[in-house]
Order: sequence, then C-alpha cells, then structure tokens
Amino acid sequence: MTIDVATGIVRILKQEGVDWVSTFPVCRVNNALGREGVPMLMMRDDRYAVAVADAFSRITGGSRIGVCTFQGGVNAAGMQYAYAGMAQAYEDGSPVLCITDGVPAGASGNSQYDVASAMKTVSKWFGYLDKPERTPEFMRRAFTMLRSGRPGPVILAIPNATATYDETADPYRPVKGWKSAPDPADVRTAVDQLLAARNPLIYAGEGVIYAGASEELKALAELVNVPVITTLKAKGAFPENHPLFVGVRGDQVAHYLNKSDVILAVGSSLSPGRFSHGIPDAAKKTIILCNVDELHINKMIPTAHAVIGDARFTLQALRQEVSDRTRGAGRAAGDVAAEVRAARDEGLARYRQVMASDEKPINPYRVYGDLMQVLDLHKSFVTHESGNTRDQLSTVFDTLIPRGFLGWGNVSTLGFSLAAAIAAKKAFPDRASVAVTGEAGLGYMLGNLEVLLREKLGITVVHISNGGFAGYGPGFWGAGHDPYTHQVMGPDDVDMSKVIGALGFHTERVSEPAEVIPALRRALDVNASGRPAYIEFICCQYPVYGQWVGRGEG
Ligand SMILES: Cc1ncc(C[n+]2csc(CCOP(=O)(O)OP(=O)(O)O)c2C)c(N)n1
Ligand SMILES: [Mg+2]
Repeated sequence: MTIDVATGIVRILKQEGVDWVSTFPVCRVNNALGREGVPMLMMRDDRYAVAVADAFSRITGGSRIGVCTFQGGVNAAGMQYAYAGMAQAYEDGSPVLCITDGVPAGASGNSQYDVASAMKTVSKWFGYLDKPERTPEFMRRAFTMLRSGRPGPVILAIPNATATYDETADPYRPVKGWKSAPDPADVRTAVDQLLAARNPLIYAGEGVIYAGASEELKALAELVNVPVITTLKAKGAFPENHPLFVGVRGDQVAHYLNKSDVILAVGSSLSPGRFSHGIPDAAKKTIILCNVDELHINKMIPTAHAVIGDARFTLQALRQEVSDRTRGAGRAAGDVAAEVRAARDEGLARYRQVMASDEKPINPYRVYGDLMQVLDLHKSFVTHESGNTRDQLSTVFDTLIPRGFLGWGNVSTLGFSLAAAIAAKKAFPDRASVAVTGEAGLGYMLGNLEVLLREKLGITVVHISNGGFAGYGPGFWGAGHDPYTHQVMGPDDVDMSKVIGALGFHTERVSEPAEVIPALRRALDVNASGRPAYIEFICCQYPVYGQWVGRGEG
C-alpha cells in the first residue's frame, strides 16, 4: 500500500496511543491528522503548542507522550517562536515529540536561520526525514528515545510530507521503551554507606516520577527510616503528609541538608540550578547518586558512589539489599519522625500563621491555605508560575499524590502554568485543575485563554493580583533588587475579572479574605461543567518563602 509520509506518521502516532496533538498552524502533517481523525488542540501560539504537549508528558510521567506540531521549513516562523517551548522542555528533560516541516533538499539557501543547528541544541534527538521510506524507522527511533533513558524532547523535521512510500514494506510495531537495572555491586556499596550513616537524607528527584517509583521510594524510606526531601520538579513524588517528609524548601530542609552526612539522591541530577539546592559542605558528605545515566555523575560536586539504572529498579534493589542485611528490620526508627515533625513545625510556623491571616489586601498564603482546604488533594492538580507563586507554593502546598502538583523550571519560563493546567485536564479530566499565577504569567497566557472556551476546558486560573513583580521592587523587605522594573498596571488601574469575563470565563474579583473559599468553590463548580474560571485575588506583595540552600536571596 502506497501512503504519503504525513498519513504514515499519523497512523504510527495512533498505533503509539497518541489520541490528540497540540498545534499552532501551519504544519504539513496537520491535514493528515484531520483526515485520520486525530483531534488537534489548536493553541494560539507555537510556544503553547509545545508547552501543552510537554506538560502532558511530564504530568503522565512519560507514560503517555505529548505530541505537537508547528510551522517549520523554509518559513520557520512557527519554529522560531516554538523554540522557547522546546528549550524549556529540553532544560527540564521532558519527553515531548515535536513534529515540524523540514527544509526541502535544495532550499537551504533561503534563510539566515539554520534550522538543524538550532533544533539540535534543544533536543535529545533531531531527526531529519531524508527519505519517505524511512518514516517507520524514524518514528521507531523517536519513540525509543522518548520512552527510554533520560527523558528529553525529540524533534522530527519532515521536508516532504506528500512524498509516498510502501506502508507494507516495513510494518510499524509500537515501541515499548527499555529500562536498566543497577549493578548489584554498586547497590551493595550504597547500602554499606546508608547503613553506616549517622544522619542520612534521601533527596528525591523527578526521575522517581518518570520511573513510576513513588511506592518504592516510600517503601525504602520507611525501611531505613530516613527523612526525605524532594526537588521542585519532583514535588509530590513522596506524600507530603508522611512522617518522614521534610519539604522541598524552607528552614527545615536547610537544617537536614546541613546536618546530613550521607545523601542518597534518587532520580535527581543534584545540579545546583537556579531553583534547586546546592549541597552545603558537599566535599565532607558522602553523596550517592542514583540516576538513569552518567551525565550528572561528578558534575559540580564529587559523587562518592553512583548507582546507574532506572529509579524503580534501583529503589527495589536498595530495599532488597537493606532487607537482606537486616533480616527485614531495616534501620531503627529512633526519634527520626518526631524530629522531622518538630523541624517542620518550626520551619512552617511563620507560613501557617499567614495562611490564617485576615489582613487586607489578602495575604497570598491565605489563598494557598484556603486552596488546600477546598481541593480534594487526592484528586486535583495545582501548578505555579514563575515568580512568587512558585516560591511560595513550593514552600507550603501539601502534595499528596504524584503530580497532584507540577513543579517546573530548571529555568522557569513565564506562562507555562496555563499549558500545565490544560495538559492536566487532558490527562485527568475528572480532577480539578488550577494554575496559580501573578501578573507576568497572566500576560503570557492572555492570548491563549480563548482555547479554554473553545475546547470547554474547565480549569481555574487563580491570579495573585498584587500590581507588580513582587520579588523585584521596593517594599517592606528593603530596596528590592530591580526597583525600576517591577510596577505594572494593577488592580486599581484595570479590572482583569471584567476583561476576562468579557471573553466568557466565569470570573470573580475577591478582596475579602473570608470570600476566598466560597469564590474558589464557585470556580471549581463551574469548571465541572467545562467552563473555565479566572479568580483575581487582590493580594499584598509578600515576597516571603523558603530559600534554596546555597543560593542568594530572591
Ligand atoms: C520568559 C521569562 N522571562 C522572564 C522571567 C523572569 N521573571 C521571573 S518572575 C517575573 C515576574 C513575576 O511577577 P508576577 O507575575 O507579578 O508574580 P509575583 O512575583 O508578583 O507573584 C519575571 C519577570 C521568566 N521567569 N520567564
Ligand atoms: Mg505580581
């Protein structure tokens, strides 16, 4: 059977279980998606087309691959705009599949912009389909990379979507993805260190979520009675109401990072990024790095021992080894849990206080605390924006299930929360989905709000409306680090609830603390019938949150 490349790609996507594709037109594969009955989620710009697919892969832990298309080829306007989305996916290691037009043979003289080199800097693999009959091979390779090893984006460029090939010559079979188990000798060494430690700490990263290893993480932590911290991107990998959970950031996390002598890092690069901890006195600690590949071993800080393999197999092997050596008894519980509890109570006291605050303008922590009360934390999704909402929510928001919260941003690209909330609704239609943003994130998402109405996506945008970039300007904390670039038109100048209400959203503007809970309830009720909501909470600027250890303020 002769088939054109675009149709071949779409049929393979279907075989791979892809049941929708996000896009911003044009892309020459799109008409085949339409003809073959694969729904397209048409965003209003190319960056969001990538970001929604990216977020879908993250939220499903890579078990369902997000796919997007955008314009490329000789007129690479879409690709140039989508670059921000791909760079973010690459930065955060998200297994998203991006399909775009390729520059046809002989047409490379047209442009200043070198597509291939640009794409190679933001992808695990950039594939240029140079022959139509290679379509199944390229798709096989793409899904192999998307489902195996360290996650990252794959970009396919299709220079001639109407070229044909024989579909029966190389029949496509879905790719399962492969995992590796660790070297038993490395597992034994890690357990030697863990059992000999005075103050061990487990440092869990997003690899735990991609490996679907939350249960295994809990089982190991409980067997060895070791406190757990998670990275921003792994927030929720460990239940945050568990007696061994310390936090993501804050004084209690700093306390444990400082006092630990052995750090068992699982599924984390331990890279001291802008939104993660440095390891204090790293050279004096024993760092055991359990990771899916070698990329991060001995990067920045010396790795004493590495255990290479899938996080789930690694955690299972560590647990088995501990169990064998201790006849199932593990490490003594001692007063570890009581100490964690005391450290949390002390570290969180100042935030718990403002979560109950009746002050006006509303304290943002009051909104977060009330949000926790209104949501079923076993059946909801919350994400933050870049700015104070990230810093504050990652300090206090209790996440009870993996991906009940999406923390994101090794670098943290404004506007991603909307994409994440949309992707969460696509992944888990029955769960409430909430994006919490400031004015900067809102500015990025405004052009895309129409999508929620058109697609009947019942999500809530919570706006912490404080009239400025709260982390930047002068205020009660001093001069501010960017006092010339922090003020924008705020709630006194413009009523965003009216602006967004005119689009068709359910909107409210809330300035009374007592109204936070009822307003959130009304929004979630409306969401249940597929109508999006925007709630503007008139808040004070309150740039107070847990710090990253080894980072500067702000
Ligand atoms: C694409 C992009 N550009 C610039 C930044 C830098 N940045 C981070 S937060 C922020 C302002 C946040 O202000 P706002 O949304 O009002 O939130 P607040 O901190 O006031 O809650 C800026 C400009 C970024 N994260 N992403
Ligand atoms: Mg603000």
